[in-house]
Amino acid sequence: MNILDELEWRGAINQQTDEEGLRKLTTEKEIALYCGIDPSGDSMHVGHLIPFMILKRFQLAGHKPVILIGGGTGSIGDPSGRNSERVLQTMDKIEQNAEKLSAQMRQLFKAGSDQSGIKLVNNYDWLSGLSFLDFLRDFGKEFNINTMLAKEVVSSRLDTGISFTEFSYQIIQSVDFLHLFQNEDVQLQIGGSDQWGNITAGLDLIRKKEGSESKAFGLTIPLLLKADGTKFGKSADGAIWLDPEKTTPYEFYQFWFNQDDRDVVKYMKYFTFLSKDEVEELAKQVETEPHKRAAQKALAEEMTRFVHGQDALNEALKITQALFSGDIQELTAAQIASTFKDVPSSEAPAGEHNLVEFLVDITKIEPSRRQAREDIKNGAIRIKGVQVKDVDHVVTEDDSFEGRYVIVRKGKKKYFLVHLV
Ligand code: 485
Repeated sequence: MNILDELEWRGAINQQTDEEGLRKLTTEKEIALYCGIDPSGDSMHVGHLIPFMILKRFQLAGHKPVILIGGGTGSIGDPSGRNSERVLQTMDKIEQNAEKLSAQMRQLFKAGSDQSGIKLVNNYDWLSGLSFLDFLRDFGKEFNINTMLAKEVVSSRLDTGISFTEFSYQIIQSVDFLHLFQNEDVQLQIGGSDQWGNITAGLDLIRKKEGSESKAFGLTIPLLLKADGTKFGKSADGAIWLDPEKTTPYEFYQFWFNQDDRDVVKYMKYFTFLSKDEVEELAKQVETEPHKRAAQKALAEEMTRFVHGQDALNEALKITQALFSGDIQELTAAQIASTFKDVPSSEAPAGEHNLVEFLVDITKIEPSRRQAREDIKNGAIRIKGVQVKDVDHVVTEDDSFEGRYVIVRKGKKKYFLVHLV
């Protein structure tokens, strides 16, 4: 199967500059292709992953992917898909972010500068040395202002205004494509649908500089929309990051596990390396036994393993299982801290506490001593996952996780964390 057939089956193609030409080229030979990302933040989020998973698919089909980190373009800021001017970031910050993104890419794709994995480049290396006069003489001269103005990115900003800096962005991304075409034999650029204007600008530049018969192509990937109309990749508290410090592997796992039945098959196609047969089998199970959530489980496992590795996946599964069964005793203090970081919490001095006072005064999980005693007697209160029915119970270090945290549960679901200090 040609790689383009696979991408089509996965629903991953939005626009192509020359479908027939690219199909012919990718059937005849192994090509080099690239996708760029600007270091405007210090981590990718799940939305960024899609084009890079597609690079990986090209690699699995024998082609040669290049990941471009935009240390140069990031210092300008892409106006695509935005309706207001960006605030410039300091060069130091951009360099730090570029370092972090590169590390993330290397880990995900085993990318290095050698040819074994995916190749990683930074456009700061060739853009930073370009003088203003050379830029205008060698490249600016090839760009027609009317064509630039007609691009959606620019035309949509003419009312509110766009600086010369952001207006010029499409030229520097085009310089990248030309540079990679000349130096790395890159013949294809891919990106999200908002990158269409930049990609086609680059193709125009290549044709002007290298001749109208130059074999270079562009392909964009559709924007992901959820069945309920909300934006993909956002949880209630913001983006789902790949950095485990920002989104723990457990939260990451839960994000995928909680996807809607209406979205899960689409996401398996888009994101995972599961085969067509495997996806179709799981799709059948979504139809016949949706309550088992087999597809969500497969999606969550594939993605957590791909991004965080097998050990982190095991840990996420362990926490998931512990919370599901209520058996949290075996979790470590560190796991408790990350799992329960969003439940209501308070601090209490280490030492012994009468349970009733603990529930009323420290956690405020009970409104009164009378209510606290009643709930304890009824078996509604659990400490460290264990039901406590004795109203005279004293909370000691034994009830805590490594002397640091006490987890109280009231009823089926209501958790409370006490940090012992
Ligand atoms: O030569 C290039 C230099 C920079 C870029 C691409 C090629 C980055 C690009 N201009 C950009 O802004 N990309 C976005 C980013 O960096 O966050 C997003 C796109 C999205 C998808 C993703 O990068 O908005 O559609 O392509 C990987």
